[in-house]
Amino acid sequence: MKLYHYFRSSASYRVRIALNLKGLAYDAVAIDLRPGVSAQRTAEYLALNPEGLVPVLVDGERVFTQSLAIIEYLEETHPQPPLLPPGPDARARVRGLALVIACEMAPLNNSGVLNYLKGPLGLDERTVNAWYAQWIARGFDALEKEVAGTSGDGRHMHGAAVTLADVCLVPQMYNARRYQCDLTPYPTLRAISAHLETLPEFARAAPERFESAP
Ligand SMILES: N[C@@H](CCC(=O)N[C@@H](CS)C(=O)NCC(=O)O)C(=O)O
Repeated sequence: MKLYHYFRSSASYRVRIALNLKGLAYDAVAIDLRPGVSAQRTAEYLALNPEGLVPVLVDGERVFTQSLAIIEYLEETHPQPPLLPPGPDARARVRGLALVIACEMAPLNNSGVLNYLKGPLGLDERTVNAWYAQWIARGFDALEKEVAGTSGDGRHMHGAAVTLADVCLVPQMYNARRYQCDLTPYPTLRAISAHLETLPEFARAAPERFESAP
């Protein structure tokens, strides 16, 4: 398998974690998203993903976009270890937690949105950081309440095993720390993320591991 990704992209980070959890080897192809490079906008890359976004997973002749769709593809083709718990109730809950991050938080704070705020809209760095912090707080406030009493062992978003919700949490926490968001109101999320980051499958997916390319 081949993963087109960017080291700091949280959507890419999710897929790197999932590939590691599934024990799947992959070739990583770096797509440099930095303004001035914008490798995601080249004709060659747009032919792969007309959205001009990372990640893209190529499995043989098949090309997959959208991190959660990619992870569900991996879940269906490589069911062990499962990233979704048994039972429709628990699966809906885990998907719900994951989607708070992937649908409500990340889309408002992804690099394309931030660059548009800074560039065409001319907002200064302080204002853009306030925008960023607003959507982190709104999402994490809700997630902290959601998982505080129900995270199972306090080391996972749901139950006592790694799920899709955990795969989404760690990259979002990384990004929030990078933008120096105040995470003190989220002790449960911090404890869960701290535990997950010690797991080798998460550690091997960390942005620092891919920073040099680019
Ligand atoms: N919903 C998509 C989001 C993908 C996304 O926003 N990728 C960002 C990096 S995290 C990107 O490629 N940005 C480049 C751009 O907007 O030009 C997914 O989960 O895969």
